[in-house]
Amino acid sequence: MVIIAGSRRIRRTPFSDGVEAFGVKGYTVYNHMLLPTVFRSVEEDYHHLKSAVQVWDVAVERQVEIRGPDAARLMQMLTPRDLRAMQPGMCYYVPMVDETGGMLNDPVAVMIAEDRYWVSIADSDLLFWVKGLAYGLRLDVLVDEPDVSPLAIQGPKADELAARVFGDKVKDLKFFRFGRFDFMGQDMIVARSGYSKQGGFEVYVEGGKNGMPLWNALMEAGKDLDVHAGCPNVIERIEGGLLSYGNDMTRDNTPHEAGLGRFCSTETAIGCVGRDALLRVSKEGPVKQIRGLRIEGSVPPCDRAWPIMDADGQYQIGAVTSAAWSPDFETNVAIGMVRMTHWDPRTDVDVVTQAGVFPAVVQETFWI
Ligand code: THG
Repeated sequence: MVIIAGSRRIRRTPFSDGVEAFGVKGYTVYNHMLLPTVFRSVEEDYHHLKSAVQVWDVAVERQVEIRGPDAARLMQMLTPRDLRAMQPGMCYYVPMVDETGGMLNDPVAVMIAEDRYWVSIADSDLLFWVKGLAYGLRLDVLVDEPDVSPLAIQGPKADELAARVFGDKVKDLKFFRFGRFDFMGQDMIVARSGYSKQGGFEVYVEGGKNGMPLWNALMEAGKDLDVHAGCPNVIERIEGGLLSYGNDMTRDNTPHEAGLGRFCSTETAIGCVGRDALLRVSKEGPVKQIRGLRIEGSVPPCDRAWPIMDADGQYQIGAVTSAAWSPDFETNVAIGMVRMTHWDPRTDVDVVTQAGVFPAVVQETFWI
């Protein structure tokens, strides 16, 4: 891969100076912003994430703020997940769909107050869709991208590190709940969440100027915990079955195809724009769905969708969209969309990459 030329369109984050001081070796672009992909090597980063603690610049998880009397109504229009039980202090993982039931994003929704939400988005310009709905339907809401930048603390020692900076009370947070914690006289929203299966927190840093002071405090407080700068790790997230919007699913997929049916209650999600379309597919069930796959051999980087062929090489029955060598499971772990004729566990298939064809097996579950 060649180097990404910097420009104003590819936004830096409040933590970019810290990331660069730590020797970031690779970036991708996500929501028009820099997202680190590797510090030492993807494998070294992986082992460290699973044994210590890392601080991640995930400012690319931009917030779409929805504020005003119609905020709750607009939120329910966006998702087939039933939001009626959501309360301030809660976070929900919410598939968001268009009028055809196609996925537009898979954000974490953060309920700040009865009339105020942050939608912490994956990589698509959801702001325009939300603004369009609000304007077109003359809803009484303000929709904008606030100056909020998430910083994640992930890994088995995340509780210890977070407690040193925010106090012991932060350890009492339950999964997908948030609270307000003081940092140097500043109230910060801290949630127990994050894009890894190792556990940890996300701090929603309000005001770019507050970014580096928090980054530096975490690095200082975590010295004896061997804290590193880190980033979402492709190996660990595939092992955990954490999906990547734009890679593993797109607007061409329903949440059910993406295996996110458990986050949908389409029947009771009254007002959801895609409800009629999804009611039909949720009754019949999808004909293809996300699966974990084990691929044998020395596969190249997964920078494109790899066709999955049936074992005779006759028909395409799906596509692999994420893959990486897993040192812990000693196999290539992968995520792909597989047709129902071949989605049963232990089905043998072939994966066609840019470097040749590799045998693969459909998995019962993901790895962690
Ligand atoms: N945190 C925040 N914003 C985000 C992400 C995040 N925006 C972009 C991206 N990640 C959105 N995608 C996901 C995908 C998975 C999860 C969160 C966001 C996730 N899933 C858990 C799982 O599948 O095991 C738990 C979901 C649940 O049980 O509710 O955490 O990471 N702020």
